[in-house]
Amino acid sequence: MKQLSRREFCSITAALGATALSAPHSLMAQPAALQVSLAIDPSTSLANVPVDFMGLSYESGQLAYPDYFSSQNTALIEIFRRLSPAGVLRLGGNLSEFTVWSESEPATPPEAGGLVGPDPGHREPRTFTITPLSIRNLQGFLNATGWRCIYGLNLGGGTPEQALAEGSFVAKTLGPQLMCVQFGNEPDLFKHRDQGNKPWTYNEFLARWKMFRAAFHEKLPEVAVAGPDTASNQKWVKQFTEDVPKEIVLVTSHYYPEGPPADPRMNIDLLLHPGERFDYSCREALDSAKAAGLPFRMAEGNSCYNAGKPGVSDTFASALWAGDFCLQMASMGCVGVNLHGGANGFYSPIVGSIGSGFEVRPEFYGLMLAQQFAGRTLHRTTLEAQGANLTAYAAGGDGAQGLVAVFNKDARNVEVTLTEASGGFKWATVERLEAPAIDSKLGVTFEGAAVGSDGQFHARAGERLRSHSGKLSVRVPAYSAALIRLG
Ligand code: BDP
Repeated sequence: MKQLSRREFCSITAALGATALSAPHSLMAQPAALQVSLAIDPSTSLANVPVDFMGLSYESGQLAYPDYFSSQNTALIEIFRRLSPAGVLRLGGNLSEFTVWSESEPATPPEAGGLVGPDPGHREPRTFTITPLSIRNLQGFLNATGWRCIYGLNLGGGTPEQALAEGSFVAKTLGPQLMCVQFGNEPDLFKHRDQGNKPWTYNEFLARWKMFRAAFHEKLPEVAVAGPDTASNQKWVKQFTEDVPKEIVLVTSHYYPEGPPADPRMNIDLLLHPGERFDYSCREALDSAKAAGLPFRMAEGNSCYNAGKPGVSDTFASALWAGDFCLQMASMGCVGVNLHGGANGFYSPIVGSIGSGFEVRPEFYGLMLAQQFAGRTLHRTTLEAQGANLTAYAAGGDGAQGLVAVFNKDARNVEVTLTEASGGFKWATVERLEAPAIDSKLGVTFEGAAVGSDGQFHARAGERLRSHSGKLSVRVPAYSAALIRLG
């Protein structure tokens, strides 16, 4: 076959539209793609994405094994840093209601490499002892990662005095790395064990919460407090933000789009179609915070409660879900998201142990994509999706390159034609979030690379595209996402 001259090559690629110049396979026949359009309006800002938007959530009980969150756990530190240089580690979860603070270290040190969580929701009584060593090590971990911490204290089973003793050591030791404390985890699910598991009322919760808050006001006035950290009862969030808006710096609640895992309706398809549960849990919580003039953070959540569902939470679907969820929340004005995990949970973004080493699950790659938007301003977009299950987000920033993410959660390939009101771009690079299939547990890549067990990641250069008359066309294959850097 005759070799193409450079000029012939250029004229063919021009005729094909904005074709990936660096990808030889793009010259081969491509399966059909649905044509969709995305218009970006850089003059309308939706929200600023804080630099510390990205977060993770772990059970407080993990602190009972002080070698986990410590400066010695270098593999985990590198993976945290891979995700964000300035994230937020939220400690809480069901097990924060079973933690006990002890000023003295135990006579027998806890087993090395112990793992805790995520809690499957049985709420069986257990005890996790947190000591000064746990907190000093946590400080070393935060220092090494550059992350800050939201620290959960035991409201259901503890006393204000115990919370104060623990909180004062935490505040003194973590210093500016302590973002805020919370009292209680999911109080809307608390039960009175001594009264046949009768649920707590909102007023019972508020009265107890106020006792803890008053104790901190008096003795630790400099410590910021967030709440109510509820599971799903939006009436509690609304009421709480109306009752104590001046007592908190941040409104928090949780979100699990699926659960329980045994329900066969909890599947990949549902995860890819956020419906009423999203509107109820996320929009309403954000609205309550906005009405009170306070920021909102989704302090805990993941794909499916009760510790996740195999075949859903640990597949590539969770990556598309997580990246899309973070950016949707950010565009609605949410200041951060902390997906829950730890140990070897099905939904945990990072799994493993000090002994066996750590690895990232598919979901981690979705978070990596969303993290690219940290510190930027999200702009209004108009997506003509032609009925496909697609979402798109666009951002700019001070002199920064424009950035667009397209999530194709559809079984069809699409070709997105991007336009900008000012008629702007000349070229783009495209980086992809992809996997062999939507239910793949392995083989997920972002920017053509995988994260190693030591956090190493060697991104490949993106595909380079040229625009035509100010328009760019980008192929986004079925069940994948594209991150487009505009020039
Ligand atoms: C939340 C809890 C957390 C659990 C999670 C789950 O706060 O501790 O691990 O749900 O059920 O309710 O997966």
